[in-house]
Amino acid sequence: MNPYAAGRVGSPPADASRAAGEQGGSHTLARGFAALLLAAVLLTVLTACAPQPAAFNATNITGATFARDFRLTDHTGQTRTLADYRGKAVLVFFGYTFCPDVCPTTMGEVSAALKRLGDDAGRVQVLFVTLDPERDTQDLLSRYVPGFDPRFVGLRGDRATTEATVKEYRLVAQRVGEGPNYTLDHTAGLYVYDPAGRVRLFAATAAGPDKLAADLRTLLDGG
Ligand SMILES: [Cu+2]
Repeated sequence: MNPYAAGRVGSPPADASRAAGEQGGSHTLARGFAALLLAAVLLTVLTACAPQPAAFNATNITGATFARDFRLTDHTGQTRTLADYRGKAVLVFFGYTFCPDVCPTTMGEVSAALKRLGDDAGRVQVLFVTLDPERDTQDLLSRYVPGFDPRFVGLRGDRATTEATVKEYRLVAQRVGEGPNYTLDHTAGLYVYDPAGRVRLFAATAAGPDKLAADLRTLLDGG
């Protein structure tokens, strides 16, 4: 809310109260009325200033002090941060290409959600960040990620960068099993940013493409 606007709207009743006080007889009554008027005006101002929060299917995390940004390498070898995708809603999913179930299912759902957006899908960037940089090479990501949609981008970092990213995004990623065929127990969910680059939503992967598409539409419409 604009504090200056609130100040302007709030001040006239105070002046009215002083003016009423100078009239003597109905002194207390006038002052009481002025106070009521002031309260009414303030209430109106507050109501008008508080933007109606947009209704989302996903968890609204607007203003979160985590999941703010990343610095990773995309599947073509370019360094990427969130700023590279400014102007688009950005959807970030963390997983690994060897994942037998959740990751491919989620990427399929995201792809389906984008199809529901039609031309507006061009205003959404989907990023797949690997939690398994040892096996998910740049080459592997470049084949796996665009397989779901040619516009999707795969991102990776070295072990230290991956761990820093996991921390910033408050994820869990636990290696399960020995040998080359290990799996990862990992947080399954999507972080969603608005076109201004602010983190806005955390979406459970099981929500389905319709709900995700509706939330992306709300964000693209300025919600
Ligand atoms: Cu997975």
